Amino acid sequence: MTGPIQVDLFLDQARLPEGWARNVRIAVADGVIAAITPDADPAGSARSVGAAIPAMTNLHSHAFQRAMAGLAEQSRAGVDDFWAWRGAMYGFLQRLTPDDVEAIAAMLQVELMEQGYGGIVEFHYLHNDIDGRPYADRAAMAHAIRRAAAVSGITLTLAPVLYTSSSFGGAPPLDGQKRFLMDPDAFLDLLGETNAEALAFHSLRAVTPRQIEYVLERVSPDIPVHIHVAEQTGEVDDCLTWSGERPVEWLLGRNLLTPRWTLVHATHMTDAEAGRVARAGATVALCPSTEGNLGDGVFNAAAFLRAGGTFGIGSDSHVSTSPVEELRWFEYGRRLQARKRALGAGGGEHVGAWLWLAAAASGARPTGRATGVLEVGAAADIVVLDTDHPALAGREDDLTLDSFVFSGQGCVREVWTGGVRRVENGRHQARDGVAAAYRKTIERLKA
Ligand code: NGQ
Ligand code: ZN
Repeated sequence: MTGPIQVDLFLDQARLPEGWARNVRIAVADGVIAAITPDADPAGSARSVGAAIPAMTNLHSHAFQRAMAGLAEQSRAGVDDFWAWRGAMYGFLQRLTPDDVEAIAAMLQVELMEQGYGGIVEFHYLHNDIDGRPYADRAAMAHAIRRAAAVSGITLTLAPVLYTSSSFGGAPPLDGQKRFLMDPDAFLDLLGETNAEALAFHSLRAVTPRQIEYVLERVSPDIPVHIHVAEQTGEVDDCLTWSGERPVEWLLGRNLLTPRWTLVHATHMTDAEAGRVARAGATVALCPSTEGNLGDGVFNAAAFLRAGGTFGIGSDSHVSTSPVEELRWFEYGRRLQARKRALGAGGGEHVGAWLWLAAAASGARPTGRATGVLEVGAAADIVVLDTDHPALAGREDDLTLDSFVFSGQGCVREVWTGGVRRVENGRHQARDGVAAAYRKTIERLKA
């Protein structure tokens, strides 16, 4: 049963699952699409001018890292790599308080929404106080993230992270990791206290097989599970040394991977691994701008897509806050490798439209919420593109999406989450207050 109609949207054009429709009336009740009527009458509705598409889910975020984007870009030829960046990131986070994290996360979410994201999975591992001890309220940092989402209106999937060790097989944690550590029982309590929509194991480096088993035996069998895996070749090598298997192979070998799992990055997969992950129904969270920034490698898309694999996109370290930038990097990485053009799914589809719609639909699945597609029963999380924008002028239907994805910038006019308009004329309604608080935090961190 849905409640009374909360709002009736009227859209000149909307991308429904079956294709584009005109003069579309969307009735929203309790934040959910209750009815969709093409060729309707606008009378009495909230009219949006432009082309409506499903909002994008940002499938992988460490919000605090937004405030260090750009601070680790001085060349140190031959010396700088992923692990050096990680050291800088550990240094940066040591001073952050829950108020800082709230301010940074709110600013990030506002920026993300202005570019077409409507939801976010926060892979949250910054649990402890500056000295490494738990906060009096163990969930203090998680609450800070939730407060930010209440301000921005982004749909938050909180995925608290279990983190106990520095490398495979339970190696003792490094000093720089002390703010992440929590034992499995405390972690299970945290999941309950924060009403977490998902959970995460940081990586096979950071938890033991026994801990994975222990946690999974004690949570609901439906809760989505996220894990970083096979992002760097160093991680693959260490896993081989530890277990004789590659990280994705190890997960597959324990029969862990099911549709509830999201593998973050999964950069270094053999063709066989990619095929098996696809067939297991796990989702891959690609974070192409971060993977490029950190020099991770290029995802094995050919084998994964050939086997029917599904992916979403995330902005991870937030060097980029734009969903189209993630989609472009993904497609262009493939083109550069293949020396071919317009790859997509290879079935004659419009590649920009395919990228957006596939990532929006599949990227929403690991949140456990119905969204990412404009259909009855899905959350009313909607982006309205500015069809007056020069990049979209004269474009129709899927060509609008192709032009947005490959050549648009600043094309997002409105963003609605749960049937509430949060972005209007390209600007988030909470931007001013959020930006002022963010600047204060940045100044304090610089001092
Ligand atoms: C993270 N980020 O947890 O923020 C990681 C770095 C690690 C990325 N992998 C730390 N992009 O993997 O140990
Ligand atoms: Zn990550």
